[in-house]
Amino acid sequence: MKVALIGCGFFAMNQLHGWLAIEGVEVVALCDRDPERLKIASALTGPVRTYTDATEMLAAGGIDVVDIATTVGSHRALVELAALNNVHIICQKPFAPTLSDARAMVQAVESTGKTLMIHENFRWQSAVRAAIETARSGVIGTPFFGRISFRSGYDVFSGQPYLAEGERFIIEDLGIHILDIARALFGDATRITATTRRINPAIKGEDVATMLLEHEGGATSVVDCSYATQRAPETFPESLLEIDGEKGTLRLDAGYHLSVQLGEDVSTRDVSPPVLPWAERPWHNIQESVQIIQQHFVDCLAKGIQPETSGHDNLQTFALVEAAYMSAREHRTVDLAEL
Ligand code: NAD
Ligand code: 89V
Repeated sequence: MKVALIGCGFFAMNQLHGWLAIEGVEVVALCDRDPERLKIASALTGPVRTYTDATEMLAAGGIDVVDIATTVGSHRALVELAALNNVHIICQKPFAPTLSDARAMVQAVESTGKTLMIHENFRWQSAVRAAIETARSGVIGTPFFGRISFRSGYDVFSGQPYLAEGERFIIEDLGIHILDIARALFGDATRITATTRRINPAIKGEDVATMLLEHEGGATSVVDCSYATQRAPETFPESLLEIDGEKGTLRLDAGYHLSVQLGEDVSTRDVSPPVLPWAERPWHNIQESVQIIQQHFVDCLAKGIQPETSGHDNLQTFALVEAAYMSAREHRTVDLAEL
C-alpha cells in the first residue's frame, strides 16, 4: 500500500512512525508547504518523493492512500483534491471547519467509492479500548450512566501554538475525542447540554467544557474537559472513565487501572500502554493509538469493510461538537436533530 503524507508538522511525525512500522505499507511521498518540515520528515523515511504542493504530488500518481495531517483550515480542499485523484483517505480531526463542510467532504469521497477514515484515535488508545471492550462484553450489564473526564494543566500550547489562537479550543480540539469515546461506549447522543469557560487569559478560546449527553439507548453521560486543572500527579493525556451498568461498574482510573466491580467483588488490572520504540512519555498513550488506528485502516482496506471511525461515522461526533458550542452559546439543551 503506497501512502503519501500531506502535512509534516508536529503530530504527523507520529503518523509517519506508525506507517513505517506497519507491514505492507510503503511511504512513497511527503508533502508540506514548508521545505524545512520536508527535510525533518525525510530524515525518518529515507529518500522519497517530496513536494511543497499536494496537487503536483497527486498528479504524479503512484499513490493508494493519502494521509492528511495538516490543521483543519486546509482539510476540505485537500480531501476534495484526494477524492478527485481517486485515492483512499485518512484525515486528521477536527475533520472540517463546519458540519456542512464535513457532510460535503464525506459525500465527495463516497461518490468515488474510496474509503475515508477520520484519524479519531482516542477510542483506539489501548486502555480506552480495554474499557470499551469490557463494557461491550456485557459484564456490567446495560450501562445507564457514564462519566468521561479529561482534566489537565499540561502545556499543550508549546507544541501546538495554534491551539491558543482559535476562537474555539477545547471542545473542537480535545472534547471531540472525548465525545467520540462517549459514542463508542453508549451509542449516538440525541441531546446535549454544555457550559464552557476560559480560565487561561493567554488564550483566545475556551479551556473548560462540561457536557451532559442523553444517548439513544437511554444512558446519560457526562463529558468533562479542562486544560486549566492543576493535578498532582498530572494525568495528561489520560481519559478517565466511570460507567455504571445494571449489573456492575467499570472504571478506568489514573495510572491506567481498569476495575470491574460486581457486587462485593472488585477486580483490577493494569492496562498501561506500551512505550513504542519511537514514542516518549507522556505522549506514548496517544502515539500507540496512532499506530493502532492506522493498522485498523490497513486491515479494513484489505477486508473491503468500513473503518469504525469512518468519515460517515465521524459526522455524528462532529455534530456533537457543533451542538455543544450551540448549547453553551444559547444556554439551552440542543436536540441533535436540529443539526
Ligand atoms: P502543525 O501546524 O504542526 O503541522 C501542520 C503542517 O501542515 C505544517 O508543517 C504546515 O506547513 C503543513 N501544511 C498546512 N497546510 C498545508 C497544505 N495545504 N499543503 C501542504 N502542507 C500544509 O499542526 P499539528 O499540531 O501537527 O496538527 C495537525 C493536525 O493534527 C490538526 O488537525 C490537529 O488537530 C491534529 N492533531 C491530532 C492529534 C491526535 O491525537 N489525533 C494530536 C495532535 C494534533
Ligand atoms: O489529541 C489532540 O488532538 C491534541 C491534544 C491531546 C493536545 O489535545 O491536540
